[in-house]
Amino acid sequence: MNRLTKAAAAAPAMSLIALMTLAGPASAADGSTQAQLQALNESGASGSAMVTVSGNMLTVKLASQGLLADQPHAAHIHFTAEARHECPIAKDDANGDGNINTTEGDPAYGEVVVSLTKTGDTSADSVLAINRFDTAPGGTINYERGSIQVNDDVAQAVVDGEAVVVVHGVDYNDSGKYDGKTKSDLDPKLPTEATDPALCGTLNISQMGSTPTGGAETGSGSTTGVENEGIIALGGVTLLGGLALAMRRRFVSSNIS
Ligand SMILES: [Cu+2]
Repeated sequence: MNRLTKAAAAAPAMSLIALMTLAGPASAADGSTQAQLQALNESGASGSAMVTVSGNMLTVKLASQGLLADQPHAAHIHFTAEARHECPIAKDDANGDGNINTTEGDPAYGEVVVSLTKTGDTSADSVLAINRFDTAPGGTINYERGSIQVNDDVAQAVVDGEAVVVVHGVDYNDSGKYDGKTKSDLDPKLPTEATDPALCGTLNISQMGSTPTGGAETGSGSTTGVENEGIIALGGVTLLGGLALAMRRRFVSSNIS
């Protein structure tokens, strides 16, 4: 009798431990990050991005404006452990031509780990899958895609604020298309305009991540707009740098709401 009682009491405890062990690795890479996208190569563009991580799945939202209209804009998440986890600066212009091409940005943002295509493959294999990237009608991108599968390292890098969002495609000569003599460092069949980075932002730890979004997921125009403004505003705070400042803002905004 006594033995049976002991066994019955022990069973739930055992399964709880088993569950916690199973859940451990997945929850280690859960979180939400966002980036204020800054113009590179004087593209005149701006924007914001938000990446939510759930285990090995990413959901990416990207909004931008001021890009060369109606031309494909390759967009990626970049990460390499050895990179600086930031956007390139003037001294990254290795060949001194005044522009940062994609390769020159590698020491800052690392290599392509996710291709933000609209359909199909999202791996680095699709780095220049021009037909599957957003073409920025009117210069604007409103991109959202879920269930983007990544490996453990990439999921962790995003959660840790070490991944960088880059949108490519710059119209240096204002011709309204990708042209010019200089060839792309990624593909000599393309002009460098087609692949040079136009927007860049490091994905920082999100202030909105754990906040229930409520109606924001219903897809209505008004709530989407409000959410984007929130991302932009919070991205600005992140840009100012202080995690402490960001945390303070989170405290204030959660009090308001
Ligand atoms: Cu890229």
